Amino acid sequence: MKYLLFLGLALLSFFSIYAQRPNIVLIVSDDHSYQTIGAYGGKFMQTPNIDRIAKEGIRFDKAYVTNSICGPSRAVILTGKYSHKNGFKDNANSSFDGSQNTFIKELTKTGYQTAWIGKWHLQTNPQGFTYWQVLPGQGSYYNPDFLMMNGERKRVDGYVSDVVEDAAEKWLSERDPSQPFCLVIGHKNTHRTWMPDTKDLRLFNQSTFPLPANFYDSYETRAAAAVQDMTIDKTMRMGYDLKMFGSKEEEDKEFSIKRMTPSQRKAYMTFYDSIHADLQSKKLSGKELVEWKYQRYMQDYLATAASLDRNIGRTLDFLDKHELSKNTIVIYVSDQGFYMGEHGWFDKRFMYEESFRTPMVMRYPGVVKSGSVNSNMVMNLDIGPTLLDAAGIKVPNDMQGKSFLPLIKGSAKKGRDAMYYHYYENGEHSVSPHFGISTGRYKLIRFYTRVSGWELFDLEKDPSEMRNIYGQKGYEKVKADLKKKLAQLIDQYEDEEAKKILVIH
Ligand code: SGN
Ligand code: CA
Repeated sequence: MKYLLFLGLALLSFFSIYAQRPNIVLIVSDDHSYQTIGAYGGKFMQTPNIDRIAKEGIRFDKAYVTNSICGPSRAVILTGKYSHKNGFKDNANSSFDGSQNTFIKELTKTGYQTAWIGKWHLQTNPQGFTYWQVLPGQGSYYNPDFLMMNGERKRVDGYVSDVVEDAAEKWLSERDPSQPFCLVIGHKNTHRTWMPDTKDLRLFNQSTFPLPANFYDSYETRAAAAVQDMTIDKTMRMGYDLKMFGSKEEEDKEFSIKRMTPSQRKAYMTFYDSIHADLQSKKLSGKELVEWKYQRYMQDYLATAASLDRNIGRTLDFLDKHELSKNTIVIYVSDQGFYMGEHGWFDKRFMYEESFRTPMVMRYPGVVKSGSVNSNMVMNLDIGPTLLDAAGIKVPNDMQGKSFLPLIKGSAKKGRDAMYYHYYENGEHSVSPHFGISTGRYKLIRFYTRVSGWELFDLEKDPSEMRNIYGQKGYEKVKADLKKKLAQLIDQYEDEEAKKILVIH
């Protein structure tokens, strides 16, 4: 009898823990910069919904990525492993091995209903989810196609962030409410070519934005920065990126425009044609033209961010309306940061702050105090382990990330003292592959292909990373300590390729 009572109590507590398992909504955007988010002090625009997550939860001020580019970042989030371990090193030559373990598979195994809806960009079809519906490749801003679980390719009319959110809400409505869920919403916004929703075209049309102080960077002391191909001046295209088409034929060649409905295209091109006419009358050149391009870039980028933020608001409202907010963790994170004209750039890839760092906010009622700010060094590598930790599931030993819940709860005082980074792609935008380490105070980078050499930055004295002080007098000890720590991390994470390069130099 006693024994039965004990068993009954054990089962009861087992089920009550299970019943309390939190739901998870992980929202992953594309190329969204912390500089343009209100919660991060951005003055360019308002982002009330992302700010709401921060206000009701926590803002991470030192959230970073291990490899600043789309596919690799998502693979790192899924696996909790660096690119050299999960195999998806770059967008150009990798395809995700879906048979490997992911935090999603661990959740699915224990009864979570799991879904990925929206941008995915991992070449192979998702595995281990109870549902998925993803954009093929980069996806389209207008009337996007979706790859469906049954092998179908389905076009859905509308603007991409709206239709991704619609699909996410549909899945939430139709799920089995007796089981916890983990939903990943993958947004395409704010990716190149920054095509706003027709209703957002004029949001920032009249705004003028200040140029970043280092917009006219001459890249002295930084060889890799000097040979990149990602400037607003030279790389950003008038037609393709800024919608200033030379002719109807040129406009017709744009696949993204061709797929619009006649009414979408009319509203869209009426707007850009009038800007084009104005531009032609101005006959700009040199700095005036570059600065004009910067303004148009900002205006379009921010307009795509407005739709992103609005749809994040829809997710939060949905959770409220269905009384799910209290028991649902919401994380908003970008796949990496982005240059808003700093160093004269758009795009990402470099280990410099604007692309290395990413916005990340999280709401976790009952665990995270409203309005918290965290300044531990956390990485996208840690998201999977954190979510498993929250769900009460043991983090598999081979996941390299660490749960940041103890840091938030205050049960662990000390996080990492340095972060390891490794970028591989050697193609579009001509960014030299590199790896490196940041301690928050100092950053040491090793470029090893295309350009070879070391860079060292004192982030306190030079937060914009304009002066490479590698080899300078007075920094001998800093350099030696950083190299030692770098070698340790390369060892710890078992990055054999970097290890070889380190030995040679
Ligand atoms: C595309 C873009 C690049 C961008 C990469 C990676 N060119 O190739 O500008 O750096 O994606 O972006 S485009 O002409 O296709 O717009 S990522 O977000 O997928 O990593
Ligand atoms: Ca991206």
